[in-house]
Amino acid sequence: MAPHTPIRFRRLLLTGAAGYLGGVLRPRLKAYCDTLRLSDRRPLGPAAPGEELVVAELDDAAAMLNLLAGVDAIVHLGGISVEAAWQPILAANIDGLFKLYEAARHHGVKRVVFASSNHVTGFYRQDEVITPQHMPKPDTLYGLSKAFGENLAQLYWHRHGIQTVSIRIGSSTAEVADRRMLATWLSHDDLEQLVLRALTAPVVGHTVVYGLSDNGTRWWDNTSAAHLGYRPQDSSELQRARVEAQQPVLDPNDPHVMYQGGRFVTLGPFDA
Ligand code: NAI
Ligand code: 15L
Repeated sequence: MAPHTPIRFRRLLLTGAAGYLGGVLRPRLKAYCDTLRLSDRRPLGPAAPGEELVVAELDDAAAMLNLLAGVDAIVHLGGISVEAAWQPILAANIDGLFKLYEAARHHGVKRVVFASSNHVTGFYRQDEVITPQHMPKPDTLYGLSKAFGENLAQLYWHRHGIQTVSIRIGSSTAEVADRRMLATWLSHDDLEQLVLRALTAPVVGHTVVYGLSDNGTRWWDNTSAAHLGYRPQDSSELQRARVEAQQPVLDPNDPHVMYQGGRFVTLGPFDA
């Protein structure tokens, strides 16, 4: 975002703050609020000026009520972020999300940015272009739990007026690591911009958007979410030559290459 952007919250909450993207957004979000409350089940390190640290489990209703007191808006990254067994997914991504929204309702918090995932639609093919209006085709229990999260957000918009932007993040990393990420890459700067737009766009109701940079290879069409004003500044194209030199040409009949979800389409606890 431009440094002069006049965005200021009194207190923002960032969940999943001890995680990978939490570490990316922690210093960046501080610029837009007086107080940044950080939460995770894991230790959060020392508090910097203007930070509040809360160690909490997402599925602990009392802890969530305590966590959301005095908060203006939430950036919710917390939860299981890859395929896993059902119980931890159930606790964090389903029961935990319900407890978070119930606490938001209790405290009158009206804006949530929800870190959803491209794995909600991982079983679309890589030769298809889809929009957020296409029906979910989850590739994992994890993707299924994110589809639930989006539906929960939709319910809390209609029933309780809590506005959410569900960002189906592609692959947000410092650099493009493989050929699939030529389509899925979301740079950290573009992630910051998208989260800020999601926090501050005047009316979002429940908006679903894909989180990707201005990549040359496109599987996801975000036109319907133009009202967010998101204008990605980075593109995976600048890294294409390096990636294609590093990674051999792939077999188009390999399910990991055929489907948008990549290697997630064969992950799972199903054979345990
Ligand atoms: P991460 O796994 O590094 O961070 C998630 C954090 O949530 C961890 O620090 C973990 O301790 C915390 N957490 C897990 N279960 C919890 C519970 N029951 N109670 C409290 N805290 C709990 O994941 P990462 O990569 O930082 O992703 C952040 C969010 O963005 C996740 O929700 C993930 O699903 C989503 N996402 C990330 C993508 C990426 O490219 N990194 C792509 C798509 C979605
Ligand atoms: C995700 O949902 C994961 O959280 C992240 O670790 C990546 O694997 C990403 O999707 C991806 O599809 O690359």
